[in-house]
Amino acid sequence: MDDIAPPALRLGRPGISRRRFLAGLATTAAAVAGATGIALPRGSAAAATRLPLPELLVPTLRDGVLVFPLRAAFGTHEVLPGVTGRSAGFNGSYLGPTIRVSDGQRVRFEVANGLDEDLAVHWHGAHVPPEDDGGVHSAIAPGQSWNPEFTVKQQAATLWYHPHTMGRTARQISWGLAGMLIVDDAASASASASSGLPGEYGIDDIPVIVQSVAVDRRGAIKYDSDGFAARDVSFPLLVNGVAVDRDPPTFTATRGRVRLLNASLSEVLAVRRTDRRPLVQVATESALLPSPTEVDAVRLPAGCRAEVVADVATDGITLEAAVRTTVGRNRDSRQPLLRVLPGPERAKLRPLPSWLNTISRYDVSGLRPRVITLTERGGLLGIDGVSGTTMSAMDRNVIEVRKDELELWEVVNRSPRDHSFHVHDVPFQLVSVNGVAPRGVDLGWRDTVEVRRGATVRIAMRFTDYASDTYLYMLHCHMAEHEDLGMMTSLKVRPA
Ligand SMILES: [Cu+2]
Repeated sequence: MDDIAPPALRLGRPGISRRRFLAGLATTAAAVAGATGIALPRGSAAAATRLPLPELLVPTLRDGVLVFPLRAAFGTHEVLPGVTGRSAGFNGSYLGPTIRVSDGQRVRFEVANGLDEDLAVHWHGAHVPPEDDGGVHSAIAPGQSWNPEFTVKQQAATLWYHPHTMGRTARQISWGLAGMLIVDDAASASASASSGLPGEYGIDDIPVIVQSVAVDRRGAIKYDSDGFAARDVSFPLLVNGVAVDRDPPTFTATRGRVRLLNASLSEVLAVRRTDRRPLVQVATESALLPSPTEVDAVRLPAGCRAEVVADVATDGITLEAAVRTTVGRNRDSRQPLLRVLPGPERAKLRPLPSWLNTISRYDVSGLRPRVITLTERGGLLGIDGVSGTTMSAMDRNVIEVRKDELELWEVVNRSPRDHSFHVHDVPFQLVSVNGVAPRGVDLGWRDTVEVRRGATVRIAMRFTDYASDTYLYMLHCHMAEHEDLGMMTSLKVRPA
C-alpha cells in the first residue's frame, strides 16, 4: 500500500483549522482564547475551550430538489495542540459540514473528488436505492463528481457520511473525511416543538463526533498497524476535530441533546458521566427509542451513534469516554469528552415526553436463519471465507435477499478478534446475542452491532422499497482496517 505524502509540517499555528467551525456558547476564558486564537498550554486550568461545531450545510433548492455540495480535498489540520499535519475534509480541511434533511424531502448530494485517488462516499444508515448508496461499487475518480439523488424515506436519526473506497476506507476516514447526517421526521419535529426534546442545531442539539486517532509528533496521521507501531505516535481523542486533554471542551445548554458519533477507525467507546449518574438515552443509531431510557453508559463500537439528553444542574455535567483499542493499539484509556454547562433558562424545562417512538418487533419465529460467518484464515479477514479485497472477490460471495421479505441473519464470529457488523440500506433489530434476547436500549433500531470474538448475534430486517439486479449494497465489519483487509461483501436485494 502506498503511503501518503509527507505531512506539511507547521508548528505554532494553532487555530487555523478551527476557522470554519461555528463557535458554541463559551466560557469567558474560552471566548478570549477563541477570539484571539491563543493556544493555551496543554492541561492548564484555562485550557477548556468551547466545543467547535461543524457548520450546517445550507442546500440550494433546484426544481424541488435540495442540493448539497460536498467537495473532498486535502488540507492541513492541527491534530495535536500546536502540531499541524496533512489532513482531508469535505468543504474544508478536516471533517465535513453537518447535513440535515427531513423524511420526504428530495435531496441530491453533489460529491466532488478533489483528492488524488479514488473516493467512494457512503451515507451510513441511509435508506436509499443501491445506486445511491456509495459503497465500494461507486468509486469517484480524482477530479470527477458523483450526484446521487433520492427521496429521504426513514425515521429521524443521527447518521453520518464517510469514505467507503476499496482498500482505502481506513486511511481516508483517518485523514478527516467524515461528517454527520441528521434526519428529522414529523414525530421528532413535533417532540422538539411541543415537549422539550431539543432540536435546534448548535443551540441545544449538539453534534459530537469522537475520533480516537493515531498521530506522530510531526502531525502525520496513521491508519494501519505499521503506522500505529511507529515511533513517537500518540493516540489523542478528537471531539469535533479538536484534541481533548484533561479539560474537555464546553457547551452551554440547560437541556442538551447530544448526538454522539464514534467516527474512529476501530475503537470501541463507552461514554458515561463522570459523576456516575445515569445518562438518558433517547435514540439508537437508526431511530428514536420508544421512551427516554436511563443507561449507565452508552457503548459505541466504531461507526455507531446514540443520542442522549442531558439536563444540566448548577455545576454542569462532564461526559467521559473509556476507549478500548484494537488493531495493533494496546492503548486503552479513559478521557474526558465534553462538559455541558447550564444556561440561564432552567426554570422553563419541561419533562421529556414519555413516548418517543413505537417499535413493532419483527416476529422471526419459524424463520430459518441465514448464517453469515466472520472468518480469518492465514491472516486474511473475510466473510464466509471470502476475503473481499477486490470487486471480483466480492462477486464470489454476494448475499442475495428478496425485497420485502423478512430476513433473520445469524452472524457468527469465527475469527480470534472482536468485530462490528454493519449492513447497508435498512436498519435491523437485534434478536439475540449468544442466545440471549435484548433488553432496554438494545431493543432500538440499529445498523451496526458488535460481534465479539466467539459470539453469535442474530438480527432481523426487511429490505423495503428498493431492489436491483444490477446495483449492489454491502455488508461488512465496521472496523475500517478490517473492511480494508477483506471483511466485507456485496448484498443484492432482488425484486419481489
Ligand atoms: Cu472487524
